[in-house]
This record gives sequence, C-alpha cells and structure tokens, in this order.
Amino acid sequence: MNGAQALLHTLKASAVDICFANPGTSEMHLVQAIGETDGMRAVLCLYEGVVTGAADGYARMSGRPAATLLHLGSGFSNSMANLHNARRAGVPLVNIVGDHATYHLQYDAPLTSDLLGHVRLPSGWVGVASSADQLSTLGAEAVSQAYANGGQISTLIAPADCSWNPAGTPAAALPPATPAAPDADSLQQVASALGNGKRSALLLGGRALREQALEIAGRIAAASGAVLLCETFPARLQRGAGRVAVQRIPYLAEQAQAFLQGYEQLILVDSKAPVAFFAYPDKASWLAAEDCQLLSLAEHRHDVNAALEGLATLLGATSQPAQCQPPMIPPLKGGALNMDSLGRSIAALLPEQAIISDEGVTNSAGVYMATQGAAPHDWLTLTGGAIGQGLPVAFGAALACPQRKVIALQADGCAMYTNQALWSMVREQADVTVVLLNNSSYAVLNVELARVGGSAPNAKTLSMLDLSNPVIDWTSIARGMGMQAERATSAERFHELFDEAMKTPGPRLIEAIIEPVAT
Ligand SMILES: Cc1ncc(C[n+]2csc(CCOP(=O)(O)OP(=O)(O)O)c2C)c(N)n1
Ligand SMILES: [Mg+2]
Repeated sequence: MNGAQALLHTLKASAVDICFANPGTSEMHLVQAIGETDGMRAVLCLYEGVVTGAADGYARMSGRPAATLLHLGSGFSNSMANLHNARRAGVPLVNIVGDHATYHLQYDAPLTSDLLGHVRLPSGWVGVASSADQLSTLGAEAVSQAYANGGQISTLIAPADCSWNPAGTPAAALPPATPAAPDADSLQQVASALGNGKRSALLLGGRALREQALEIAGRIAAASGAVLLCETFPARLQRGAGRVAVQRIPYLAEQAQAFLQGYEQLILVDSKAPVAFFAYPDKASWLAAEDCQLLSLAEHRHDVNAALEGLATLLGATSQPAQCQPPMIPPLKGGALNMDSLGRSIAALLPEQAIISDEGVTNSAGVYMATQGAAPHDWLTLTGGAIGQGLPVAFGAALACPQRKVIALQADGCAMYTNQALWSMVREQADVTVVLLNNSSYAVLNVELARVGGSAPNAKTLSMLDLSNPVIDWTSIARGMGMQAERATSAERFHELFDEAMKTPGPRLIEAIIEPVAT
C-alpha cells in the first residue's frame, strides 16, 4: 500500500465517500487510489471553483464533509472564491491538495508557489504531510477537524512522494470534533434580558435556521414576545408552509437600518452583528439602532439547538411556536417574464422538500417572497458574496440529496464564473433545474453605481456593467455541454417549461429572458 492508498482508506473509514476533483500530475497517485477505492465517488469538475462550491453545497445538505482534490497552488487559488463562501457558510470540508515531491521543491519548477500561504487563507486547519505514513494520519485529523468550530475547512497538503512511497497500516478514523456546550451564563443573561420589557429580536443564522432550531425559536418567541430575524445571507434556511417563519434582514444598508430601528435588544444565535455589506459615502456601516444592546446566545462553534433548548427551558417556553407559516401560494401572473411572474410559477409548482440555490441577485427577492408559504423547502444563499457559487452549490446539494429536486435560481453574470458546473450536472445526471435569469446585465452593479454617488456615469463606465454586446446565448451554452435547454420570454412559457421540469427528473436549463430591474 502506498501513501495515497492509505489516505483513501482512512478517508473512507472517516465517512468521507465523495471527492470532487480537478487533478494534475502531482495528484496522479491519488487519482489512482480514488479509482481503486470502492465506495468513494469520484466527481470530475472542470474548474476548481466548481470543485469547492460543490463540496460546500454537499456539506450544507448532508452535514458531512466532501473531499476535494486540487492541483498545487494554482489549482487551489482558482478554488478560493468558493472556499471563501464555504468558510462563511461554516461547513465542514476537506481539501486534499497535491504538491511537488518534497525533494523537488528546492528546484523551483514552474508550478512551485507559496502553497502554504495560499491554503492558510480560508482554512481552519492545515496539515502538511512529510511522509507516506503521515498522509493518512493527517487525513484522519483533517476530517475530524473539519467538524471543529461548528464546521470549517481542513486542508491537507499531499506532496507527490508521500503519495507514491510505501505506507504501513492506514490511520484509523478519529471521532469528529464536537460542538461546544452552550455557555450557561449567556443563557441566563439572555433569559433575563428577554424579561426586561425591551423590544427584542433573536437574530438567527447558521444552524439556527434549520427546522428543529426554528421550532424552538418559535416557542421562545411565543413565550417572550421576541421577534425572529434571519441573517441576510443564510447558508441554509428551512422555510415554507408549516415551518416557523423568520424575517430576513434586507441587503440594502439603509433598508436594513430602518428595519432594525425598533429593536432595543438583539440576541445573536449563530449569527454576527448586522453590518452593511459595503461602506457607502454618508451611509451607516453598523446597522443596529444606536442604543441597541447586543447579546450572544450561541456562536457557530456551539451546540446551537442545545443553547436554544436551554433558553426555552429557562423561559418555560413549552407552548406552540409563534410565527408558524400558513400555506400560501400567490396567484399566477401572465404576460411579462420578471421576478414577480417567475416567483409565482415557482411557488405554485415547487415540489415538497425542494432545494433552492439562490444566486439570483436582483431577481432573488421576488421569488423569495412568492415562495414564503410554498411547500417546505431549503433556501441556500451566497454566504460570502463571492459570485460564482450558485451552480456549484446546486450541483453539490443534488448529489447530497438525490431524492430531492434542486432549483438553481441563477443570475447570468454570476453563472459565467462557474458555468462548467453544467457539464458536471449532466455527467452525474444531477436532478437540477437551472433557472437562468438572463438580463444581459450586471444589473446590481448599475444599482450600486448609483448608490455610491460620484459623477454621472458615461457610456464607457456603463459598458463595464453591460453584458448585451454580445448577448450570451445560455440555451446554446447548456446544450453545448449536453444539457437539455429551452428559452422562455413570457410568463406562460416559463410556467409550462418549469412545470415539465418539476415533473421530470434530470438536469435541464430554462433560460428566462428578463429585463434588468432596478432594486
Ligand atoms: C468574485 C466576485 N467578483 C466580482 C464581484 C462583483 N459583483 C457583484 S454582483 C456582480 C454581477 C452580478 O450580475 P448578475 O449575476 O448578472 O446579476 P444581476 O445583477 O444582473 O441580477 C459582480 C460582478 C463579486 N461579488 N464577487
Ligand atoms: Mg444579470
């Protein structure tokens, strides 16, 4: 057995059974070992941003880390935007990054770079193997550490000679790192704060947005009168009819500030204090009211459900949850295809337990609102603002949940960053319906341009935010990668195509031609 085979053995023993890969020469022994390891699914992705975005989507839905296989510093750095999003999502993920053989590094061959420098940026844990035996020992640690702090990125650097040299017995799996117990003092503090008569909200994020946590939060709301808020970009929000509903903080800073004005106390539950996504001249960065007190019930590293349950016990919150969402499907709208008509169709046709990967940018809000009372579903958003996440996350989510329909609500500009995901969806026959929102524009940047102030934009400036010259033909792009694709220019045609997509398993794309909207 060589080091690579030992590592794969250990990964499998550690319940890592899927590897999203884009390998090169330094990973060839790992590729061979993956090939030889029964029960390890190998998923080729044609760009590293797809690799890590898919691993993120997989982890959001399964709660387990996928492995990635990446090619030295260049491959790793290609994957970084989606690793950034995955870090913000707080998911477990295990990167295996090949490197030159230990003795080869001294020669500074062309692909040599500051690999350690690269991998440290998004990783919560880093291991560098120096022998074949160490590769599997570190592999076990990498998986265990991926579960630490509520979910983080582990990166294992695998020099080629550590992969090909003989290894002894593979390392045994280590128990996954466990979440920290809730802090008793914080629970007491929050319990008494909720009794002081001030206008309070629980700001829920991370795992506090899963169904079970929401049910407890709903009971706390019923007992205390606190309002339930949701962070602006949740990794995975379980919503829809019958679930405890939350009010999501708006994206635009001034709207968010107005939204938060009335709250004298914000209780953070696996979330961060609300701040503006960007600074703007003369606009606030800190969004809570000036005199608002912030308290923390639990951080991402904590057992969030236990913290909520502990608080519920202190408050005697045993009655029915407040803010339970009744079923509600808004009527269809014909004619123009826009986020309103599109959202109504999606709400009406959404199957039970669908997963929506939302990178719809200016066209998200309408669909989000329309689906509030639709069949129960999971809503995954762009956690770190680094675009090009939507398609890969949808793909990874589909592989994690093969029985569930996945919908990628996908803006055109963002889609161009990682459009290679379409090819992998076809190859793996992932049950993803891509709703490609083609407005031939970086519409949101036109909005941002107006918001940052400054001089009136000229034609050259506006051309940097315009995708209409040439217009991108998404139906052809998808077909070119073997994906069934159709184009809709009216609400009626979209409804027809989406209806068919919901009834038929398998990957497909619906190109929705829409006008750019001003938000
Ligand atoms: C990695 C990365 N590069 C660039 C940006 C800046 N950016 C934010 S939104 C956007 C364009 C979005 O356009 P599109 O996906 O077409 O959505 P629309 O605004 O048209 O709805 C860009 C380039 C970013 N957020 N992340
Ligand atoms: Mg666009």
